[in-house]
Amino acid sequence: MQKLTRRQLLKTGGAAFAAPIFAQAGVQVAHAETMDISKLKRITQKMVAPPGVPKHELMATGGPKIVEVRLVVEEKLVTIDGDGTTMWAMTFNGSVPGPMIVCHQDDYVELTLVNPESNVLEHNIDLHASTGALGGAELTHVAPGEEAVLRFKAVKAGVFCYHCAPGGEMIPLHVVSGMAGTIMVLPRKGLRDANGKSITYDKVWHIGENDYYIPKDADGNYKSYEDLVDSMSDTLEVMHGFIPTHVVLGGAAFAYTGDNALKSKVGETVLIVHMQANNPSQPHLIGGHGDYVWADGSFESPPREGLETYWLAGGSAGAMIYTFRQPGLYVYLNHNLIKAILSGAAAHIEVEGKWDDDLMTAVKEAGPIMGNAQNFPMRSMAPENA
Ligand SMILES: [Cu+2]
Repeated sequence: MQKLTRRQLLKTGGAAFAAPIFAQAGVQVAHAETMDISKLKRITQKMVAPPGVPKHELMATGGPKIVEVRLVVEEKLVTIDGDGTTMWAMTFNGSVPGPMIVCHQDDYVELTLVNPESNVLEHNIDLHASTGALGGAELTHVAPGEEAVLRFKAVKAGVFCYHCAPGGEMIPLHVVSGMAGTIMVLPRKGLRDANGKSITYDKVWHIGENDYYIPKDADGNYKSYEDLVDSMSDTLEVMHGFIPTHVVLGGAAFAYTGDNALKSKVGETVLIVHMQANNPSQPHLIGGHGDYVWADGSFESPPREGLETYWLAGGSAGAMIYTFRQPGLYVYLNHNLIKAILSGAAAHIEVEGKWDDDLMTAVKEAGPIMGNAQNFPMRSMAPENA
């Protein structure tokens, strides 16, 4: 594979390797008349690190607003598993995934993207909830020491991923290095089922799933690097093999377990938003269900009801709602069990409350097999007329 020199990476952001479809098209664009939004109410969204989400109204009060959002790019070394494996992450606001943006349909999101001088690479943002200019990517290229402000109207209701997309090989590299997050655009009247009945929730968990491609040395040990640029050529080489070394929820293997386990209680209704910017996933709640599931992320269509696992396309977010019925430990995971258990794409949920014997009872605890252990299972399996 052709190695990118440090100079090429810094000068061009990898544009020397850019696929032509991401080159500036030079299309002439005339501007249509826009409505006067100067009188709209402005609110500044207080960004929250995942799995938390910003405070928001389930149903919008008043007319459309301008929601001001600030994302600061931070390139930093992070630990991604229990063995101490490190990766030079590229992040929005320092977290993987990036923080959730929340607004209502027809609100305007005014996003300030800041790339501090302390970073070395150019970045931008493509928001799948927006319309035009490659999702805003064309209008938000910021070199270290620059910021750009993008305003877009949230015309579609749903959960959508956003990600960095600076050009060429830098697009997948920045995404698999952590630069992706979720924007949730709620219908102004809130979520509804197929009969138009209101669906509410008590809280939201923002789960980001990431696939990582960490280079190994000749002995098969994960390599560590002095800085981000040093790690890039080797990382791209692993990416060309398509096989991730890590698939994780919350930025690191088993990030939401132990002291960081998600917490709920019987009777509480939780909206779980799952985002994967680069690969498909199969979100599943072990011990529960999706009472309501928006698998493709669109809130413009009614949710499916009573699902076990749903299929999430790479490059999207999906959402499910569940009201916990039983206390105890639940596991929320990608039901590709190899990714979940061997790699770390699994989270724990600890639920408090009273056990419901009607829903589940241990009729007999594990103990010696009663009756004729040999005949009992074999009889039913023998051919009738053997
Ligand atoms: Cu970037």
